[in-house]
Amino acid sequence: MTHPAQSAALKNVIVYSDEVRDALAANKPLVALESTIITHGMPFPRNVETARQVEADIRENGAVPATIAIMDGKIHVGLSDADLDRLAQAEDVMKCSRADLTFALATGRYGATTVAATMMAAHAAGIKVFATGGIGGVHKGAEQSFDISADLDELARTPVCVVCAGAKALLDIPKTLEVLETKGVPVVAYGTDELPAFWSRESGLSAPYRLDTPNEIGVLLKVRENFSDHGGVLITNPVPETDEIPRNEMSGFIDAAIKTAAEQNVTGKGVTPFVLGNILELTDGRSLDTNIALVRNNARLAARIAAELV
Ligand code: PSU
Ligand code: MN
Repeated sequence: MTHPAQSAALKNVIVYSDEVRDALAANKPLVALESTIITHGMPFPRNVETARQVEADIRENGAVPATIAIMDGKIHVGLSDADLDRLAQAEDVMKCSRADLTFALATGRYGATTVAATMMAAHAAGIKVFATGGIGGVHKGAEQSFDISADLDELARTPVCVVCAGAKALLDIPKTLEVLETKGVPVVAYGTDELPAFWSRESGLSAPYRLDTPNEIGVLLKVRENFSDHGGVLITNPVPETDEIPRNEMSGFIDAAIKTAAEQNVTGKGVTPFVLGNILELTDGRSLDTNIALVRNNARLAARIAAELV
């Protein structure tokens, strides 16, 4: 698990919004939110509209949202509307995963946190539940490229419950599941036997476990918390039926976007944002509507899970 000294050091560079500080002090339910989805996952202005909407969804479901980003050499946990606006429009925002966090802090640059860096910050802040769209994982062709998201290592080491809509279907989902199992991360599907695949409710794979209520998920998290050496838990929540793009429709778009990325020699941290942007064009914006719907759906579930833990 994340070394306690590391969490303490991170805590020293955290700036809390008043709302988040008060919620922590009063032991209210909190849900962490990442910022890479805002800066690298969606175009302006829908990125900032979505960020606000997701915060409202969390409040409506009885929890306090804590959007996390790096600004002015500090980790900000809880952003003001003005901060969100600045971040959503800023150019040159670093996409910060574990490897990038200290660089962004040291240089005072704007940094958007990925799932991995958001988990680190949430844990240091004392927030146990985090809602996002889709986690990073093992990329297709990883046997050549070695492109495996640091999100998976973070899930193995940092005790935060991550609520997502599955691994993004542009990844190699079977390999992603194998790595999660190797690293000891429980993967639970919410209300379904099938592992969801982000834009689609189905992946063709069974989920390792299924739970049907926030209460059952809360029990799992409390039992896991009693073990001293543990990492995260991954809850996969299928996109609502009315918003999904079925798997057979999606696969053509995904293959085309990955092919274009390869042709244009996009590698490393650029792959996920490029492919998401390309799929947005190929689907005439439909993939963005689905992405927004699934993040909101995850935020609502995360708020209800967080309420079980206080
Ligand atoms: N899910 C989305 N949009 C995103 C991401 C996830 O719907 O932009 C981001 C997350 O921050 C995730 C990151 O941690 O993509 C994974 O990037 P990589 O594959 O480079 O590790
Ligand atoms: Mn990568």
